[in-house]
Amino acid sequence: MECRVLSIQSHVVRGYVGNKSASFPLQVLGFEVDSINSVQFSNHTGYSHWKGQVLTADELHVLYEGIKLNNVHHYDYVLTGYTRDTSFLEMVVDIVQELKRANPNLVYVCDPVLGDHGSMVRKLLFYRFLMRIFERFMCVMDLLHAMGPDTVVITSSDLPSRLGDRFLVSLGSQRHVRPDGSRTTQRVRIEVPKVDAVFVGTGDLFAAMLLAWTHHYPNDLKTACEKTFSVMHHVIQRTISYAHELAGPGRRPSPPQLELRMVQSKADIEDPAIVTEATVI
Ligand code: PLP
Ligand code: PXL
Repeated sequence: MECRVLSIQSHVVRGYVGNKSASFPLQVLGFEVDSINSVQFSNHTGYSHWKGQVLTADELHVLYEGIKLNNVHHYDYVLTGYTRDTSFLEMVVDIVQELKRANPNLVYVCDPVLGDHGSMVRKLLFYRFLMRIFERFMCVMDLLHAMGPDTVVITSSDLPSRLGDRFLVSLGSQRHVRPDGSRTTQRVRIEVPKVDAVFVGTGDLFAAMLLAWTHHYPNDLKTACEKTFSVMHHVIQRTISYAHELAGPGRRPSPPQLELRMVQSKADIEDPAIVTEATVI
């Protein structure tokens, strides 16, 4: 059955962040992707220069109205990423709510972009604060479930890895309702090798892959996480090898040299060899 995603994210002319990072891998995996470009920039903001245009909340509304007038506003997923502007985000909320009324099974995949240094800093401090109080990520995931989402993934925690300090620990939690109405929660833990470089667009790719693999394995967060993290591993390894090749020995690759090797990773996206096993906890 056809599965349609509305992806509201950045577009960049050069490189892979936002919709450029999410669309191709989702399409390769068979999803129909309708994209609204929340900005159109020359390149991501980690370069020395960037230029471009920003979509306003009103302009977002106009695009959505067009879709609605044609009665094609039927989506299985909405995916959003980095958003600078509160009024834009409020419009996204209105649209998600309306789409959810049209399809009660719609899933909203939200990347909260906690890595941002600007507008999201308060949110980051909020989560750090919570983690200090509860001292256990399980409680934080329960708290996030209580706010609404059935699936929560913390892509990088500061928990010590059993495999040593070259690994970081990621955690996932998924709530299910049993046929008798009672609830159960599956939790997984996954150890991810650290890579010494700053990638951009990896969070966007991660959210897209989590959408895809939780769609294919709706009751199996372990497999969905293994596939997602394995795609990330292959794309990142291909990217870092190529970046070092371009930069030359002993030199740190630049932002353009570190653009994700997305097209080259097509086969790994379609059928990732599992490189990291998740543990059910
Ligand atoms: N900082 C800025 C300015 C961003 O635009 C983003 C985008 O998501 C991030 C940090 C976080 O990046 P990521 O989600 O790839 O870790
Ligand atoms: O998610 C990364 C991202 C998205 N959109 C724009 C960005 C970045 C990261 O720098 O610059 C415009």
